[in-house]
Amino acid sequence: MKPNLDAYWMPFTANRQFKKAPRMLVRSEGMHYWTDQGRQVLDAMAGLWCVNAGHARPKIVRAIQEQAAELDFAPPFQMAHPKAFELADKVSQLTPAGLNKIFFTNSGSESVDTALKIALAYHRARGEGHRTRLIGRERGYHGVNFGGISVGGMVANRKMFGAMLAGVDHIRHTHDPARNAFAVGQPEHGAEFANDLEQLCALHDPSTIAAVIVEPVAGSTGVLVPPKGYLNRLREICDKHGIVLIFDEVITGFGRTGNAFASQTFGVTPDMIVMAKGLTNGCVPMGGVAVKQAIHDTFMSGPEHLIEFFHGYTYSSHPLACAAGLATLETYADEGLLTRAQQLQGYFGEAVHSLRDAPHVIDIRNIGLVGGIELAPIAGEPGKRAFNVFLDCYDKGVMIRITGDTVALSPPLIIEREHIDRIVDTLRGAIKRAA
Ligand code: PXG
Repeated sequence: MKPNLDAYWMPFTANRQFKKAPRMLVRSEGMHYWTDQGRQVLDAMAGLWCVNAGHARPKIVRAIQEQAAELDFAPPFQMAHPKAFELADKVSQLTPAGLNKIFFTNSGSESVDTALKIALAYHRARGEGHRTRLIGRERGYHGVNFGGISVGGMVANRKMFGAMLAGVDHIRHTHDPARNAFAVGQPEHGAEFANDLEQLCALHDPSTIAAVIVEPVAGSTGVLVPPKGYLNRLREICDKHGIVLIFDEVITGFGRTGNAFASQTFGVTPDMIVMAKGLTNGCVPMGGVAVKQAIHDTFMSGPEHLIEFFHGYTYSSHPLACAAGLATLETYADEGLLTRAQQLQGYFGEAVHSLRDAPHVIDIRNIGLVGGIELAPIAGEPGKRAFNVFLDCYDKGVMIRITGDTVALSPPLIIEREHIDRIVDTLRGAIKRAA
């Protein structure tokens, strides 16, 4: 039976276009989706940057089924269940040394706002309550809650929503096609963009700044890979001025760049890591924040019977999410998925960069198993060319993602070479037809 499409207001979707020609997925397994028309579609996006182990993985499916029957819900405030501790322990073994306290949420957006609140409360708890400013970056995406859009830098996600948080400032993004177009991996030029943070310190005085948040690789805004030395420079400036550095690894976490976290790939350790998506392979909503021991410990003073941090969600560490998370991390470990991108990134990178000669391709960016192919916009119709490419690829059985006029690829980490070939060949055809 066909559902009535009327009532559902779809998120981040061209609702009217969709409802005229719905793209409905009804089943998934491994690298593929199946549509309601029975067509097989190759998933070049890991769902939405989250299904890193591929679809319907048996261990994860079983864990969720069994958990639902055994313990459906346990209140997370003043009560707990064992899997919450087990999962936090397992996650803390994957995060960089020192980031060993894990706070659970239900999404990337909640994790971002949680990290910002931890930063503010941490400074206040140690007598630096004057540090109230939060610094984000142009073209940053940190989810859609008020904290996240305040520090975020995607104009369309901000402009409708008023003044947002007060006292937020932004550094410039690092996208510099004039110097870095078609860079393979990390671009050579642009470490100096990090010096914007020094400028903001000079403008506001560093003693007013609580935290800086950036995505190590900006995903939603079109795959912006950090220039060599850029993240190290940010780290240095934060250290110099006592500013908390937060990496938003919602997309880069769990193997996307060839290590559990991009912090490890780039050799720069922040004070907090924001995660979600791949934490449960996208199967049950869950997010988290990994926090440096010293930040956490600052909260652990005062009478022991009192709550130390007034924050949390009804569904923080939900049993189904914890079960899914544990089975996901086991699947990653069993199959070596968190480092698999290291073996495949050469082949994947070459394949993606082979699109360089396709019409209207103006830049290609890649790192690990992420690729961004930027197309020249159709005059007066920004986003249209990429949207046409997206529809064409879907029609030919490949699901990609677009943002503006950039095509993003972020396939499940179980991908094989023949899938990469198929994705790139399909994309080449679609780009030609969209010319
Ligand atoms: N931070 C980052 C870096 C993200 O990529 C979020 C936070 C928010 O996560 P939740 O779970 O609240 O959605 C994200 C989410 C896209 C796209 O097409 C990416 C996201 C969401 C929707 C679309 O690039 N990432």
